[in-house]
Amino acid sequence: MKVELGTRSFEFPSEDLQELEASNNLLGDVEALRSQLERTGYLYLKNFHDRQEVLEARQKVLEYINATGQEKFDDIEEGLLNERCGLGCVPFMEGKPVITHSDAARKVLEGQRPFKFFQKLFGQDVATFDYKWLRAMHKRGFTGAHVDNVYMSRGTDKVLTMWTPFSDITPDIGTLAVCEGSNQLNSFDKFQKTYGQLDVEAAKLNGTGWFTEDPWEISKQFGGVWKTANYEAGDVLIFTLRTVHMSTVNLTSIARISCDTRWQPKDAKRDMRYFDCKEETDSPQFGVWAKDSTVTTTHFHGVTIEELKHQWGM
Ligand SMILES: O=C(O)CCC(=O)C(=O)O
Repeated sequence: MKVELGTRSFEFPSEDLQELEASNNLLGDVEALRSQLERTGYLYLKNFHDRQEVLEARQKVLEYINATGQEKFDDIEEGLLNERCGLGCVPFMEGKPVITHSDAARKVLEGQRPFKFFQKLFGQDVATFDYKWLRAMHKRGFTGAHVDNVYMSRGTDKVLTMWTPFSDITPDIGTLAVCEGSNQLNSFDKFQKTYGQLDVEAAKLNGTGWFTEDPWEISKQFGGVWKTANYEAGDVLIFTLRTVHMSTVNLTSIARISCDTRWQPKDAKRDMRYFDCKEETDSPQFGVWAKDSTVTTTHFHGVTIEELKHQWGM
């Protein structure tokens, strides 16, 4: 299958873009799960959620998108957006409790399964961020390479992200890819001590917070191997705050629906930008830029990632 990872085209699977290794065989051994997470930076778990519940949540999201005006779908069951649908066509759903906290979404995203799993993994009670990064990615949309630490470093460094696709998603529709080992390899030391420590809001970063849209700028400079998967509804990818990740480009007209939820030990310090969402509102209350709704990244007279890379000697 021909896929695009950011600005590069690859065959999947191939040496440049390999398949994620599932860790279901380790589920009975928490120490083995922890060391796999520590070594590779991720845990890929097949059939983690109930497939039917995931598909019901997807249905709810499709209906929500459709209800936000204009004819958006050629085929709503298939999630097929019409050809004219590009950036701005699908509503921004990150941190919008009206849809992220709908019963169908919550059943999956805050159900017993993730709570029990993370309790076992952390070995203590856990909390999940109220703010949820629910998105529908349109044709040609993708996410650039970054670590989550640049957006959420004000609480504990133990936060883990769980990426949940809301349907079967092949890499030509837009899947999450990780750079394996980027969280711990010595060759990433400089990257992690510079970009990895950045707080994009405090730095007034002018831009997305992504390090690059080119996966090779990471792997050729610092090492690691890019991996992704043919995900099925129910699967999840869990990764650390320091794991470099990005998404493949959506080459189709199918809306790629997925959600990132974040998990941490309950008593550990919290990044309060992402807790205490107001249930009754449909406007984003929290998130990196939510304190002043008039501020967009382009209004900052701040620094760009290119300027920072120059300062870091990259
Ligand atoms: O789903 C995506 O495209 C990217 C998710 C992600 O990288 C994130 O929220 O940190």
